[in-house]
Amino acid sequence: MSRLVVVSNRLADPRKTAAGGLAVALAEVLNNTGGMWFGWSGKLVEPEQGGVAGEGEVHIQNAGAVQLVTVDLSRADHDAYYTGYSNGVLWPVFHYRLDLADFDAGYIAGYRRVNQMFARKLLPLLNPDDIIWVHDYHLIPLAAELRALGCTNRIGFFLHIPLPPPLILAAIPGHDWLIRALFSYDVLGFQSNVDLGHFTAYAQSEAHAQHLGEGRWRAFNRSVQASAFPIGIDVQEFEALTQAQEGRDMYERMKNEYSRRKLLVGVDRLDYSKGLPHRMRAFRELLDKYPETRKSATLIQIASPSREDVTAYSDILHELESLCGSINGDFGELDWMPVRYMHRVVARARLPGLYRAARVALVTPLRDGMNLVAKEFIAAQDPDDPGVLVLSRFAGAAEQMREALLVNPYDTAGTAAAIHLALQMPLEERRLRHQALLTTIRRFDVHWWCETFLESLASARSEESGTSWLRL
Ligand code: GDG
Repeated sequence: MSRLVVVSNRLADPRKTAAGGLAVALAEVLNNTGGMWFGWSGKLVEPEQGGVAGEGEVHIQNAGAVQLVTVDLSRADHDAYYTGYSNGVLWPVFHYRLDLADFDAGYIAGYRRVNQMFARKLLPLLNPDDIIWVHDYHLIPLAAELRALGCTNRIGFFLHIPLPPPLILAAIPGHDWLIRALFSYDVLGFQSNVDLGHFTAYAQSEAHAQHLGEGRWRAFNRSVQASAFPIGIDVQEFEALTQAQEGRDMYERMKNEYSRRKLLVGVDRLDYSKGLPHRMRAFRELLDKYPETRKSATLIQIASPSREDVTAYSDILHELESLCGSINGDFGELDWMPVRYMHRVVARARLPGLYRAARVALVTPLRDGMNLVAKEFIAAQDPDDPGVLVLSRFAGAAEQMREALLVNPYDTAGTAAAIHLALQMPLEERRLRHQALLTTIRRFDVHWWCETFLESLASARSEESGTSWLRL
């Protein structure tokens, strides 16, 4: 069995359960193959500490059978590659937010420089038959940079966030460079068929790619296999967490605290893609339009801090705080506050208890690659008395989770009506919907995702030797 090398911007220590499903699933395969996980160490080196653009110290440590290899970033590299290009250009555009993208700051040079550095540091550590799996938008050009240094290993890429339609992508100066870079991979994985469709539409219209059949595309003298691999969660691990002491304690506490009310829950990174202000406006509309929900419904919204050095994130924080404050100010009573909002990270072991105590989960992003909270909520429910998932049609998860109450988060009245329906849904219907959703998330769990991607990569036809590798 070939060794697996995973490359992602950040690593999680696979020995810690707090790392979550993705890390657990990757750790399993990495362990089985004695693999390596490569990425940024999280350490920033300031100029006065000797930080130089395009350079970074490499650290190697062992976590059981897995080697963790990390590289430090200089301040200049971090600001251009991570904050600037990845999160200031690619993240907003890929989530259809051209208005929030900063195209003019010239971050692309730093993005490329860090990808070149990662390629330079990784190459000497590779064995000829290693299989390399690169994750996410920070590292789109990594395969091309590795190829430029002579790497002929199989390399796959999975995009965790959405891919927008060609006309939106085309707003990025250098979009053709980015998509050309994707053709240096052997396999491309997207979250949904919608994203896959956007890739193939771009490949045909802008890159004049030729379809070789069964998802294989040829352009730039390379061919690539492109498919949808919707990511899942580790359902078993999450169920175990639900039954563990901390999960049960949290459930009991929530049930007691809210025994006279129906609990709604939202758990999100505080990110403009998650549609939190829209959600608050819909909740306000619910209280306004359906007075019986006053005093009987409480929304707990966890918005965990994220990328706070990007301006758009502090704007969303202020907007959300003001919306929550005005709902509580206008509707709150001495013995009832409609919204409990927390801008804090909640321990992972407590999330299942919170989900299980909730009658309704609000997962209403404006755009989302998949959204794992939707799946975690379903996994945590009591099948005999389950809660209802209100899910945005713009989350990748909506393609699989058709039995949720699907909403358009831009439609405030429609979303409020769906939340109202969810709060009143009879037990029998809740059970049926939950059963169907549970079957789906069990079948397409994170292990399925890992295995099917890696099978596809293992069986991808490699290019004949002597192919001139794509130069960026
Ligand atoms: C990207 C894509 C795609 C959230 N708050 C807390 C907390 N969380 C955990 C949740 C869940 C995870 O973070 C968030 O999952 P999402 O799916 O919403 O992911 P993103 O961070 O946006 O990540 C997304 C995902 O990649 C995987 O491919 O689904 O579309 O954007 O697991 O539970 N966990 C803890 N405390 C919190 O306060 N412990």
